[in-house]
Amino acid sequence: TAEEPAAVRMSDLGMKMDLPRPEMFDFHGVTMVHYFTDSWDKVQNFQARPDDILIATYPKAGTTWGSLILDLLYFGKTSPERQTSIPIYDRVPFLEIYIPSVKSGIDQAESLPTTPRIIKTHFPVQFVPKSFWEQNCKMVYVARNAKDNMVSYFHFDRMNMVQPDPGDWNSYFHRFMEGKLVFGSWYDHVNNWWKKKQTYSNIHYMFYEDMIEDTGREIDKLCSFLGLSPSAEEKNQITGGVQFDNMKKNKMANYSTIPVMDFKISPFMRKGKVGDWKNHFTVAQNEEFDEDYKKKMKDLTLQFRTEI
Ligand code: PPS
Repeated sequence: TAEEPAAVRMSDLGMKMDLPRPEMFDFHGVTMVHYFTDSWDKVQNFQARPDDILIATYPKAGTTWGSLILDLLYFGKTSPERQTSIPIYDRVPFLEIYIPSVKSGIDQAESLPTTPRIIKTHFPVQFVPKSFWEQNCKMVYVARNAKDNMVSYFHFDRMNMVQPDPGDWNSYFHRFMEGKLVFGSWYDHVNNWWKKKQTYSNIHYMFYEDMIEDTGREIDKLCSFLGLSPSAEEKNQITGGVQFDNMKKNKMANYSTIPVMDFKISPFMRKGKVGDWKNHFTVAQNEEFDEDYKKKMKDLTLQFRTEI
């Protein structure tokens, strides 16, 4: 019998992968695709360590931005070579990803040599493996306003072959409101993580819009949550390095080395703005959206800005 090809890191493939676009299905009440459920048992049994840091987001809310900030805060000074040699998706593995012939997120996380290990997830809060809670791990949640989040996700689904085909904008817009996109409902995601923060104090809840408004201020808040005190010089360097234009140019942060995305359709670092939804939503869609939003977002302590 033919042996399974050895699993390699995405970044080592060095060629485009031709993967079939997956179908969505209901998984424990959440819309998912098999690339993020195939290693479910292993993921659920993952042994977190007390100093692991989980960065959690609904897709396209600022995961990569938050990941790079964390990586720089912990390792920017001690291992500068990381920044120029290891893509961000290998430095901060994606816990639940499982693509045949590629090293799974779980295997990558388990073999991370760093302390702390910084691990990314898009799971809704109820899917997070229990050891993270038992170990009282620090978690950084980044949330982005629904309208820009939807637009960013639409363009991502157009260019990423491990995502289902998004179809046309109007149908995508309705599927977003119905919570029928991969990783489920944006509304449930942001609300349930927000609720969890009330009982689990080791969650730092950040907003993409705040990061755009004042990246330095948000890095300061993050540092006080993490108990870090970088020098002013180090902080300035990090703040500069994670500005959109710099990340877009940075091959180790802009996903240009990943084999499943087609940047000719849309780049990963697309616009990086608050308010791009205005270029996509029609007036009628905006009214329909706002009406529905009020019904779904009952917790008025959770407020998003759709412009700044
Ligand atoms: S993913 O695939 O879920 O991990 O994507 P994620 O990183 O969460 O989100 C990608 C969007 O974040 C934007 N981005 C940034 N915006 C501003 N500043 C910085 N530094 C930055 N880095 C990434 C990226 O451009 C995507 O948003 P859109 O609106 O599509 O441009």
